[in-house]
Amino acid sequence: MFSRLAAVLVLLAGLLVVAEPQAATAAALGDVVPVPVSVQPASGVTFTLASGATISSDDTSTGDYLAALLRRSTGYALPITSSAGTIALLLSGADPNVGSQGYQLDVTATSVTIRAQTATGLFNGVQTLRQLLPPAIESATVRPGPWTVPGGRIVDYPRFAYRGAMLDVARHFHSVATIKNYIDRIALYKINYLHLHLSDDQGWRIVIDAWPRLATVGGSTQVGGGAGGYYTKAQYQDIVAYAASRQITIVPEIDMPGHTNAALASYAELNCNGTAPPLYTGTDVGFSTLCTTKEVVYTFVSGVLGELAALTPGPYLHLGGDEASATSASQYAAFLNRVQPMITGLGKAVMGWHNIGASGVNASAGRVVQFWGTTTSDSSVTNAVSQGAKVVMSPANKAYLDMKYTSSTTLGQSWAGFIEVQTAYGWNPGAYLSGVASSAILGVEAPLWTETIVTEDNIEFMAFPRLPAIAELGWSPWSTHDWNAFKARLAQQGPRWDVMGIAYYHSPQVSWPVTNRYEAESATLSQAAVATNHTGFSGSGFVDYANVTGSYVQWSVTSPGGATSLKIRYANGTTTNRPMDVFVNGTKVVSATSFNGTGNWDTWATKTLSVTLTAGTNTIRAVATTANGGPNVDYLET
Ligand code: NGO
Repeated sequence: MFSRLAAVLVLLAGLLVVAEPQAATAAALGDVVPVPVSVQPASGVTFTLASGATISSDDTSTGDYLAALLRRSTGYALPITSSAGTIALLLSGADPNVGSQGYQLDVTATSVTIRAQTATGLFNGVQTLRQLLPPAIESATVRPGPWTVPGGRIVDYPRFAYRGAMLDVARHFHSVATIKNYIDRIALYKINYLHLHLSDDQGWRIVIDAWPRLATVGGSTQVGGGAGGYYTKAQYQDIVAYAASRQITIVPEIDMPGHTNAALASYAELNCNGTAPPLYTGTDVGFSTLCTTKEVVYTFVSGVLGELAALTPGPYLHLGGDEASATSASQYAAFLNRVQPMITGLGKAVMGWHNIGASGVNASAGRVVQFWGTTTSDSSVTNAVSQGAKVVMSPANKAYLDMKYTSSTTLGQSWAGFIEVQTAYGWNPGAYLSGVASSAILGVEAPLWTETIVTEDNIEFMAFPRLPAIAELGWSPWSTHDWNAFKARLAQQGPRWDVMGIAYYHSPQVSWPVTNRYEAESATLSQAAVATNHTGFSGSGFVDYANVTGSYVQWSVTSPGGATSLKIRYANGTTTNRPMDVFVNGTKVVSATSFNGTGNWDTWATKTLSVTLTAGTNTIRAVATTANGGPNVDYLET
């Protein structure tokens, strides 16, 4: 073992070296996720947003949205003008190919013009413009710029009409604020539907006036037994309106006849035996069912759907229909044959997990089935399609954001396999299911189930970078599909997420640009020594801790503040987990037990930590927790 036997070297050299951010390379015109349909760069031309710039828009809300976004980080006034602005959003003159969701973007040395046929198209063009500006444009505080955009023309429109994300707010409840943040983030990737899984065995999350105990009892817990929660009608409508302001339609799901323990616990009469079961806080599936032979169940379902439809301007009500293992096949079909017409009768179309395509279940006008299997053929899907249904593709082994990235991902599940970003990107939604023509595919959706997902950071970590991969499959033409090109564009999103405070998974499959690297040997050290006799380190050395519990490396990191990720490169001579505790501004954020043993002193590993930094200078301290055997630290990256 490499040990430092003699005197403890106290190296308080005062080397508080703050790394310089690398100059951000200017984006090329096509460096956008999802990649645009057509990109014609104008070589040598760039537009620079200046303090005197103005904005004009044929659609007031999109103009206001853009101005608010740009004012935050530029600090410029950017007044909205009625005459043509420096940045002009026009509802006329677009290439006719853009259709109802696409846009045309023209960037010259002196102006930026987005043309579209609809406000949705303008909004999508604004998302492209955002990504063509430097990452600092996402800062919540004023930054210096320069605010350049590469010149040329983009003509862009989606491959599929439906590009969705789903958040399960039933297994763990998530606040209105968290949902709004998620909406803001998915909008950047031109996602246009947010499916909310509002009920399950563990919780009922929306107030229904005629059945108040659903929320007050059914909403009173969650997986693990926490307090749970529910949305009032006003809160749900606030979410719907906020989503609409980001051109996103909410698809509410009430899962039935299975996944209903929260409802069954709230109202005894919904159970065949007339007895309410206890609330459930585990993660099993397939054990609950509404009593499909009781008339009161249909009164209940009709009442719930009616109140939900009244709150929901979008075209779909999602009735779940998955894993109804506690319901017989004939009862399942009979139930759905009564419930589907309730939805169409409310002027909505039925959406459900693909199980609702089972034989015996009738066709329903405008029906959409959501494929969540792990196979490439499915008889329920082909049956539904033969009856006229459209399909949203969410294959669990590709598109489920709750699957672990690798076996060492702490969060998530693995029943459908591990999903690294290349796997999430590597499938064709239009040609995935045998016997299902691409014309039957309405689009894609990336569901995030929350059995293990508790915090907003957890959501971000699982969604980024996979959600943008699914978004690109939904938007970009298949002819553009290219992993190497995608991962290069994806890498450029990393600095943007850093500025936005998104705690993303630093997939080793992607060469994320390093923003700042802080070498350990240049940091403040206590009872430690700089060593240079192991291979593979970066800079002029690494720090070999003294064999004293409590010895530390301390970095000084400047930050704009907010949630971010830190990467520590370390090695230890053990196979067990024992290197160091990490403190941010005096608070322990990671305990030594979560650092993997690397097994050897020259076997370097990195660990990414999700942390919240304060604006200004932060102190990051990595403290040895063992008197023997390590660790070695190479650097900290932000
Ligand atoms: C399945 C199941 C959900 C789980 C999820 C976890 C569907 C449609 N039903 O997907 O209840 O939460 O897996 O990955």
